Amino acid sequence: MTTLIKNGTLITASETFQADILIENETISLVGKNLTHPNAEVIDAGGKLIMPGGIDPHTHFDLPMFGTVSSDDHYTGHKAAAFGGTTTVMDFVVLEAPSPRGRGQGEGDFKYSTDLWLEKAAKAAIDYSFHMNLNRFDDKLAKELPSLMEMGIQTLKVFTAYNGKLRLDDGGIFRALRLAKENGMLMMAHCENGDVIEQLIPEALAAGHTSPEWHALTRPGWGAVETTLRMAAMAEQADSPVYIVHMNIGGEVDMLKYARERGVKVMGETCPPYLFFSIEELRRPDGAKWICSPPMRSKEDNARLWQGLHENTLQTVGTDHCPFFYDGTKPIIYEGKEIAIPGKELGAKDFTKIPNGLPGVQDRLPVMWTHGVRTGQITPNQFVAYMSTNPAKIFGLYPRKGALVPGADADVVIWDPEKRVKYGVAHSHQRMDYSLYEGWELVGYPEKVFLRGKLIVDGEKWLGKSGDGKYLKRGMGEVL
Ligand code: DUC
Ligand code: ZN
Ligand code: ZN
Repeated sequence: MTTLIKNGTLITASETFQADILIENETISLVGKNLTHPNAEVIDAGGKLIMPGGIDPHTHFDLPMFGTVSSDDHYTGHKAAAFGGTTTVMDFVVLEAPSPRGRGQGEGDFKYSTDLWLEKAAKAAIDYSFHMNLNRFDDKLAKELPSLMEMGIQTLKVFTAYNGKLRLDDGGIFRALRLAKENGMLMMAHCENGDVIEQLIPEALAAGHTSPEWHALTRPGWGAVETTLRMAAMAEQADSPVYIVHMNIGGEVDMLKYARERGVKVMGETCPPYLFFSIEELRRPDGAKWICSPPMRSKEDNARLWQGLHENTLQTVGTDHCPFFYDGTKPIIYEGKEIAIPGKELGAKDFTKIPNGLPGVQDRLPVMWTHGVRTGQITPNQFVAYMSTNPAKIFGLYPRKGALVPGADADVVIWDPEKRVKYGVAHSHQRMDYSLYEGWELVGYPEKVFLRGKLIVDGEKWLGKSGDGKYLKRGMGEVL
C-alpha cells in the first residue's frame, strides 16, 4: 500500500515546514517537496497539519480494581485513542502474587505477569508496550530483572503510597533504582505519602466525612511535593533516572525544576485533568466522576502545571486513562451491544469505595490543542514533543515512533486545525457513560489517522480492527 500525503504542514517537536510524505507499506519512505509516485493514493492535506501519531505513555486498560474493572479494554481503549490521534499506548502490567495458578516450572513472576497482560492485549487495535508495576521487590525479583529487558519492558513503576498493597519502602526503591541503572532501565514513580494518607482516611470516616471531596482532603498535596523531591534525591544518590508520573500540583513542578537545575536525572509527566480541574469538581453532586489518585488540587496548581509545560520543566503529557462508569447499573450501547460495568456508584456512601481513575485516552490531544496551543500556553512543536516525540525518546521507541522521518513507522495524523467539535460522551469512543469535557467547544481535531501506513480513522469512520496493534519491545530510552 502506497500513500502520498501532499501539501500539508508538518509539525515536529522542533520544526514546522511544508512538505509531502510518501508512505510505502508500513513506513515513511520520503519526506520532501513536490513528491510524486506512479501508484500512490494521493491525499491532499492542504490547510491541514501533519503530526506523528500520539504516544500515550500511561494507560490502564482492563485493570481489575475496587472489585470491578476499568471499562475500556485493549480494543475499546485503543479505538478511542485512535479517534483522538493516538497510535501507541503504554499500559502497566500488574505484578501477580507469587505462586499463582498454573505457573510453568521455572517461569519467573515477571514473565508470568507479562504473558497474562499479552493475552489480554491480543485484541489490540493500535501499537502498544508495557511498563511493569514493581509492587513488591525481593532477591528473586532482583535476579529476574534482566528478563524484563529481554521482554522489551525497560520501565518499573514504584509507589510511595498504598501501604500494604503496592508501596515499596525507601530501601526497596533505592535498591531497585540501583539495579535499574545496572540493567539500563528507567524507574517511574507514583508520588504520595502513604503513611499520612493511612492516618487521615480512618479519621475522616470516623468523623462521618464520606463525600468525594474527602478523597482529596485525605491525600494532601504536600505528600506529593515531598515525595517528588524524595524520589529526585534518590535518583541523584543512585545515579539512576526517575520519571514522576501524573504530576498534579504546582509544588511538584517546583521540585522537579529545583532538581533538574542541579543536573538530577528526573523527568515529569502530567495529565490533562490536573491542568483543568480542581477540588471544586469533587464538591459537585457528581463529584465522583473526578475521583482519581493523586486527586485534583487547586486552580493555582492548574496554572503552575501549565507554566511547567510552557517552560519545558515537564517532559510529557499522558492520560492515566483508567475509566469507570459513573453509574454502572445503567447499560450503555457500545458497538451495538449493551454494556454495564460496576463503577463509581460502588462508593455512593463512602469515598474510599469509589473506583479511582478517569477516562481520557481519546481526549488528550484535542483538549490540549484547544486549551494549550490555541491559547498560546504551548507551541505546536511543544505539543508534538509532549504528546509523541518525548515519550518515544524517554521510553526507547525513537525514531521508529514519534518522528516524521524516512524509516519511521508511518503513524501519521492529519490534523484539521479549524475543525469545531462540541465534545462529550456522545462524540467519544471511550467505553464510558460520561466525559470530563462534556459540552466543551473544541477547535482542532484529527481528520485522518494512519497506523503503520494503514488508514484506521477517517473522520467519523472506524477502519481499524482488533488484532491490528503490535506489541512493541522497547530498548533503552533517553533522559530528557
Ligand atoms: N491512579 C488512579 O486513579 N487509577 C489507577 C492508577 C492510579 O495511579
Ligand atoms: Zn499512579
Ligand atoms: Zn496510573
